Amino acid sequence: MDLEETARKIESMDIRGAAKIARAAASALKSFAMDYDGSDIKQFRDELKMAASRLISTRPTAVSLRNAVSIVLKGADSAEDLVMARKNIATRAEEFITNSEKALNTIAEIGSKRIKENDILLTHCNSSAALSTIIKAHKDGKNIEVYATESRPKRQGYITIRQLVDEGVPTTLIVDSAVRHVMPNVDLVIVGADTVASNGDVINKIGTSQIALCAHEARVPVMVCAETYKFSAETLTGEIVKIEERDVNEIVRQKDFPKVRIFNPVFDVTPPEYVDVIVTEKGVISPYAAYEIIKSLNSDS
Ligand code: RUB
Repeated sequence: MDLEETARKIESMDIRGAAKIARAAASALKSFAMDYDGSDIKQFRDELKMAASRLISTRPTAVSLRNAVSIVLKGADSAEDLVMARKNIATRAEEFITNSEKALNTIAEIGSKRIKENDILLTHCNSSAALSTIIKAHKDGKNIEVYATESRPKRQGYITIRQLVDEGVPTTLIVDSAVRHVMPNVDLVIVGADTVASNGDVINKIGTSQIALCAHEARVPVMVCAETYKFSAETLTGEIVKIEERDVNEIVRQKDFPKVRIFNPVFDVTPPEYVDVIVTEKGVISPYAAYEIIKSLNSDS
C-alpha cells in the first residue's frame, strides 16, 4: 500500500482507532523511504516532510498519529547520507510498530488485574487497548460480562460486539442513550483514548464524557487504557486538542433534512476528575500524573 492509499484509508476510516492509525502511518513512512528512488538527501527530507504532513492531515484529534510520524521522522535528522536516512526511517518505523504492539500486551496484562471475578464492564466505541484488557481477563478465566455501546454515528460498537463474542465474552449491545439506565449494574467502565492531555483530560470517542459522568454519579470507576504515545506533549505548550468534525451524512442524509444544520463532532473531552486511572504500558497512573509521563517521554527522546 503506498502512502496516499494509507492516507485515504485513514480518512475514510477503513483504518481506524488511534493505535492502528499510528502504526499504519509508521508503516507508510517506512514504505515511502524504502521505495524512494531519488539521489539527493535534501530532496528526500523535503519529500518526507510532505508525506508526513499528508498523513497528519488525515485525522486531527489522535495525537498517536502525530507522535508516530515525529518519532519516525527523527531518523532522517541525524543521517549523514541518503542510504542512512532511508535505513533509519525504516528501523524507527519497525521499532515503533513493535513497541506499540508490545505496549498493547502490557496494558492488557496490567489492566486485566483490575477486573474482578463476576465484574460487569461497560465499554464504548472500539478500542484495541480496552478490548485487549477485557479479553485478557476473560482468558485468565474470570467470569465477566460486557455492555458495549452502539457508538453512533459510525457504530464502531458492532466491531466491539463481534470481537468480544468471537472470544466468548458474554456481551450485550446497548444504544448510547441507555448508558445511564444500565450504569447501576456496572462495576467498571473501560475505554481507550485518542489523546491524553498534560492536565489529564482524556479525549476519546464522542459520548465518552457522558459515560464518565454517569459512572461518576453511580460511583462506578472509569479506567482508561492508553499507550504513552497517546500522551500529548503539544498540550504542555498550550495547544488545545482539535476535535474532529466529520461529514454530517454519517448521522443522517443531509438531503432528507435540507434546512437543518447538523453537527458531527466525533470525539469529546473527559476531564480528569471523571477518570479513576489510566493504564499505560509503564503502569497504572492517576490522570493527574499525565504531566509526569509527558515530561519523562520528552527526556527519553
Ligand atoms: C476510535 C476511538 C477509540 C480510540 C482508542 O475512534 O475513539 O476509543 O481511538 O482506540 P475512531 P485504540 O473509530 O473514530 O477511530 O485503543 O485501538 O487505540
